Amino acid sequence: MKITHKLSAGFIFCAGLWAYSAAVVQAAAEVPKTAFVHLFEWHWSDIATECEDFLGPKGFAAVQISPPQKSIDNAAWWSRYQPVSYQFDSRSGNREQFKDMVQRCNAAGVSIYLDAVINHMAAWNRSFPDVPYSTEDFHNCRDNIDYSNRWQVQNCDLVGLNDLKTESEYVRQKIADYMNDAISMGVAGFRIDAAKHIPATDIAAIKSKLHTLADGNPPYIFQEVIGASGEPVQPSEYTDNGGVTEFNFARTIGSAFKNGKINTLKSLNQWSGWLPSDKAVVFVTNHDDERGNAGNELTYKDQGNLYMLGHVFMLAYPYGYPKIMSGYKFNSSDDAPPSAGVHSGNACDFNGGDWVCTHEWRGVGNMVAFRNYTAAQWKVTNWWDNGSNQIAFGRGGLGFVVINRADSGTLTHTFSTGMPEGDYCNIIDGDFDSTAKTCSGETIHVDGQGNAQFSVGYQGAAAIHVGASLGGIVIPPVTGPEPEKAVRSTAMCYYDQSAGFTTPYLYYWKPVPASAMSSVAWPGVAMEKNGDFYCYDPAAEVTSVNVIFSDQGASQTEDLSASSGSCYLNGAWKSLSDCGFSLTDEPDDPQASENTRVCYDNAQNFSSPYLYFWNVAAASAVNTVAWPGVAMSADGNSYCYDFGTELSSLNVIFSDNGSGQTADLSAFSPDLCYLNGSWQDLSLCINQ
Ligand code: ARE
Repeated sequence: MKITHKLSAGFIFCAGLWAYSAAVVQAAAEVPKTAFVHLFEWHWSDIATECEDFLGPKGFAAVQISPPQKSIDNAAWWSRYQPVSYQFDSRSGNREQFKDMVQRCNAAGVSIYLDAVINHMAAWNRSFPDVPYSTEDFHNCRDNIDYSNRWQVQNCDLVGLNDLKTESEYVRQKIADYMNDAISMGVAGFRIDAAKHIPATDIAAIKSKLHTLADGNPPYIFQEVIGASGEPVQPSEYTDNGGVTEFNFARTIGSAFKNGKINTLKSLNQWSGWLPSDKAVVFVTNHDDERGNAGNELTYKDQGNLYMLGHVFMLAYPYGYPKIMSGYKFNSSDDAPPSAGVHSGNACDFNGGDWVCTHEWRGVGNMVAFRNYTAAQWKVTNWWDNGSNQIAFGRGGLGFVVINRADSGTLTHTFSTGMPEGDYCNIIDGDFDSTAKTCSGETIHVDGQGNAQFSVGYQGAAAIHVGASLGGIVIPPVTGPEPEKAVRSTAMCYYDQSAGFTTPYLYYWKPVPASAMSSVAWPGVAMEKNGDFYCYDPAAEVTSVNVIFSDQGASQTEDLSASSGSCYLNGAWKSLSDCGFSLTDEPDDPQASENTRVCYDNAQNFSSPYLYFWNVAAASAVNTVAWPGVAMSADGNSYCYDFGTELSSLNVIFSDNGSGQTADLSAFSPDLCYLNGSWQDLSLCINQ
């Protein structure tokens, strides 16, 4: 199961994970892949070897490669960002070597993401006969870009680079041909370089021309859009196309690790103004920033162990799709890469070579498995901090991490980890051998109450997870979202762990048949909680309808196509039974057929109780009413109104013939009795 396509579909792990057992945990194929590496300026043949020897076994999802097309002839790394043709011919290797790399990495379970430089061509005259592009394929503005001017950002030359006319059909097709050529060789995803300088609609048009991958999924796309407050072009404009870089993450954790207190990072996945987790590509630094644009970002040049700790935090924390920067050592920002690769004459820094190899640092490489094995619990649990630079947190019983960023002193503490009892490998200190179930470093014992003592030196970390447990302990099954009660075959249900909506609403339009669902205003109808899910039952067969799920109008999904009797689970449509629902045959159920009334205990002692209603889902159509609606009749101790048709759900307001009204209320059958301020089973009102 590769992460690539799940991300583009909206979420990052497979439902198959929901019910894994101890035995299945051994099979890496069942665990999602949730992090990737940028092997900056690496040779294709070195990347192929790295996929086979390291990235595949460690559970990396993908490699971002340097731009593979022919570019200007210049030793500096940035020459790769000046294309002169779309031929696969660069100092990383030729077309045959490229193809071989993609095949070998795919065979090792590692996808290739191509860095697509499609905003511009090289900064020379406007003739690129090999594509071919000529003057009319470029914009005419050669001014320096004023970033406060949208038009300039998207129409003028970025640092003098010839800006392609991406609104032109011809240019779009040439770009798509290049990307499709890569897809035909097995490439699974693309970084869109300088995406801020291409209107999001142009990227969408290019994307629509792309072929699907061999497995039938669309390629994954993430777009480089550097968020800057006050600028007119913002990252959020690009989320409909796929992933987008979230620079706030690198800046925020960098400044907390360098100058602040890392306990402030506790809830950063809930900070407003950031991209939603399933769209955000996050990193500790990138190839531009480590060369000087970094501001507060952590880089390999930082003293001590902070760069490593930044990666431990990123890989443990449930936000975004992490990318690990792995380049080469440099003195000046223009320095060319080493001519020989890690596996072809040179070596990693820790082996005396010139390549940094961040991804191979034990605490970084092993944390990829931590992220993969904890993906099913996409939340921070068991948080602890000392009010300053020592933090610890769990991932819903699947993993636990301790970070001591203090500059002196060992952190020795017994933590409540929430993890099952057993002995675990501290994967920052040692490697776990999954066959022998042994650890080459420290082991941590979690007792029957889930407590474990850790001793972590300053600027150090420790981490344990269920994928690296010794002695064959039983790992509790990870339970997925569970329904609480059966639904009718017409229901539509929703659950998305990463979206984290507190009040899910369903907005819909264009139902077929049109009579099946009455029209609603944004954000639509409140969904009824059903265990971990939220459901809405139109009480009629709907063969197709457009829907948007939202957090009561706040964050929302994209436009989706649905039908009744379906379930939207972590970004993918399933059947109700695949989401674990059992179905009721309510239309034939004599008990259910009585659910035609809405009743009210009249706790407010209205002299003339009225019922106003809207968004009614019922077996047959219900006419709309004008405020204050219809008078209710006394029925035992309650007041009721009988709709004469079986109700599924509706919004109501009770009032005293228009005054003293209740709040907007949402009722779901059979809880149609408003008693003591909450909705109860209808029988409770009727039988009083
Ligand atoms: C090189 C020379 C230039 C010369 C040019 C043309 O360095 O002096 O004028 O060639 O001859 C990389 C290098 C550039 C290099 C270029 C082409 O970084 O120095 O130029 O390759 O060889 C903006 C963009 C963002 C972009 C950054 C660098 O919005 O997309 O600038 N990042 C990507 C890549 C880069 C790459 C390119 C784009 C070009 O990651 O590696 O450039 O393909 C504010 C704004 C940001 C802005 C930032 C910096 O923060 O909000 O949007 O980023 O300032 O200007």
